[in-house]
Amino acid sequence: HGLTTRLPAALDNGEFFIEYQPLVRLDDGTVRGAEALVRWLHPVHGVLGPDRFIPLAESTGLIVPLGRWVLEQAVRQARAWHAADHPFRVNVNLSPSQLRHPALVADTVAVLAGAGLDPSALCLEVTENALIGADEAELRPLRQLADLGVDIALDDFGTGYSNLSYLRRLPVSTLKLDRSFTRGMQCAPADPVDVKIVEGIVSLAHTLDLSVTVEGVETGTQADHLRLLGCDTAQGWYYARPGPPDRLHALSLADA
Ligand code: G
Ligand code: G
Ligand code: MN
Ligand code: NA
Repeated sequence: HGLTTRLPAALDNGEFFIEYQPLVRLDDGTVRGAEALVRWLHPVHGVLGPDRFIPLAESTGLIVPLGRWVLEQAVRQARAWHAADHPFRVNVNLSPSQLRHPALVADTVAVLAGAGLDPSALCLEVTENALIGADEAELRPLRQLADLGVDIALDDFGTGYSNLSYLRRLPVSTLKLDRSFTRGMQCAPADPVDVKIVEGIVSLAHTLDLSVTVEGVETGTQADHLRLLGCDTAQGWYYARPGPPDRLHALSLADA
């Protein structure tokens, strides 16, 4: 695969960049933070999304240095927001090999300390499927990060096969509800089965003291339904597409 062989050089050549997609509080519409989403500005193919190269980076091991680079950039960006009086939180995706890497905790702590960012301003997103079947030893690094104050979010929640009682054992503080549930909120009235499912998840999450973020919100109708169902935070094209980091300042001023 041509893309695979070029990946290591691309990291050295500075061909990756990050877009940020805002996360908005459903109760008052203010910006809570943003998810860092990596892109590759390929010299021939133009901008490539993560779906085109994250799986390759994962299978070749480049995901570890690439992921560390993303973390470093995102944490520095959060520090810059804070310095400009915007206390946004930044979300960074962790792939399965990063989760298993022995230096995850030390690297993350070093990156936070290097930027002078409080751990509570960082949220690490791990997919439900990456944690299914993980035993206590495999969860220890995440638990250590959670104990340091880093927020851990379960990404694409509802698409995996984890049983719900398993949630109690995970060091997570946020569920990121998969886009597929948001789709059922498009009509008025909303899809009654999806409403029941979201109600159930929100009630379970809040019982376990977890916050609920919904993904893929594209319309005001969806946002209204999800707010009434008690979801805490939303992300999606209705608020903003992924974009440059400075745009968050303007969005948050527009709220005020
Ligand atoms: O950017 P886009 O909206 O196309 O995101 C597609 C997928 O790529 C998402 O599921 C997201 O979790 C993943 N992704 C984006 N950036 C990163 C990253 O820095 N690391 C990892 N592991 N996955 C990412
Ligand atoms: O980590 P995750 O897989 O959730 O990454 C978010 C992905 O969802 C990215 O590919 C992003 O571009 C995409 N996305 C973000 N907001 C929306 C939206 O409102 N609608 C759709 N269809 N996709 C979205
Ligand atoms: Mn994510
Ligand atoms: Na996701």
